[in-house]
Amino acid sequence: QQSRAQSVAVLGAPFSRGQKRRGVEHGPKVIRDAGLIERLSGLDYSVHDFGDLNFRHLEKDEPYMDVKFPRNVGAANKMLSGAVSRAIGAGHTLVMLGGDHSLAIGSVSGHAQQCPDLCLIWVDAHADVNTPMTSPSGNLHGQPVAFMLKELQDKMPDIPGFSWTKPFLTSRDLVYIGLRDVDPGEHHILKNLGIQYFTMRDIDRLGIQRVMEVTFDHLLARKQRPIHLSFDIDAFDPSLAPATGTPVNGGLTYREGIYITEEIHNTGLLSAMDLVEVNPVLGATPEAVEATASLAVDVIASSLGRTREGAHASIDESPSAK
Ligand code: NNH
Ligand code: MN
Ligand code: MN
Ligand code: MN
Repeated sequence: QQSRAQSVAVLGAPFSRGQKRRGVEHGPKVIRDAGLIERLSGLDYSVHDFGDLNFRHLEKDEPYMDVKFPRNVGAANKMLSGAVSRAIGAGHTLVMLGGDHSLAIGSVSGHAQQCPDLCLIWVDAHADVNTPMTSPSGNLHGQPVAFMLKELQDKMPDIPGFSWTKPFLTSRDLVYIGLRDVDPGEHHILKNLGIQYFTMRDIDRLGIQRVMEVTFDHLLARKQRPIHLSFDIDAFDPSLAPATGTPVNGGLTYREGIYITEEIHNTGLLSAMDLVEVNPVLGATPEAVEATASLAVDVIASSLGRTREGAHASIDESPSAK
């Protein structure tokens, strides 16, 4: 139970073209404003804030089939993939702040360039494994996992903007936690490929402790390997994370969410994480936005070793009375 790296890189990805609602591009700013960097400095890391990527907007970007903004999403992810690969290559544990969840294409693929044997834990109300053929919305934030899976290679058309990336993950390398809004085409893929997933119903039945045990058995029993955590804030119950684009009732409690991240930290194998879909424009009040952003900070800090039990790394001896 030791940390993999003692240095954390924070990278903002202010991008929203993977879905239709404006505002999620301000996620990095509100998560930083909620005190992220200060909270991470309190842990035993050196924190490098790489700032935000500067995505160029491509004016001409007609839908491909039903897929919206393919070239913008493709170009942004290509840029993100390179930045993530460089940060991991330089020895940092990477924290990517979204932005919408289409950004996981770049984040996970950049991570996989440096760590080809990585495994992926996807915490989300949604499975995000639609292909352009199964997607009910045409939004690419509902499709990132389909770009990653080798088993779906022949189900994926050549989408403009994505010629730079190839599938790099097998269905055994992936576990979902928190699902409760899965489209028919996605359910077919989950079952057909035998993907390990835990719905909210599974969490009700097994408890979050058992869910994490089986998750690590599934991913790490054969060998220890780097973990990529892709955390969609909509995994939480909307009462805790209201400022997000597609809230779904019956989500994770605060304690379930933090238990997940504490356990992931305790493996000592977390190598990169995404925190996505915080949308300040969709909060009904400033308080709702602050609560969502502050929850995002708690998730990140906990993933990086903030514990509820406390710690005393800087104390050798209790201060004496005289
Ligand atoms: N499954 C739906 C779709 O493909 C919704 C996806 N929305 C998300 N995913 N927020 O995490 O469009
Ligand atoms: Mn630790
Ligand atoms: Mn998602
Ligand atoms: Mn989601």
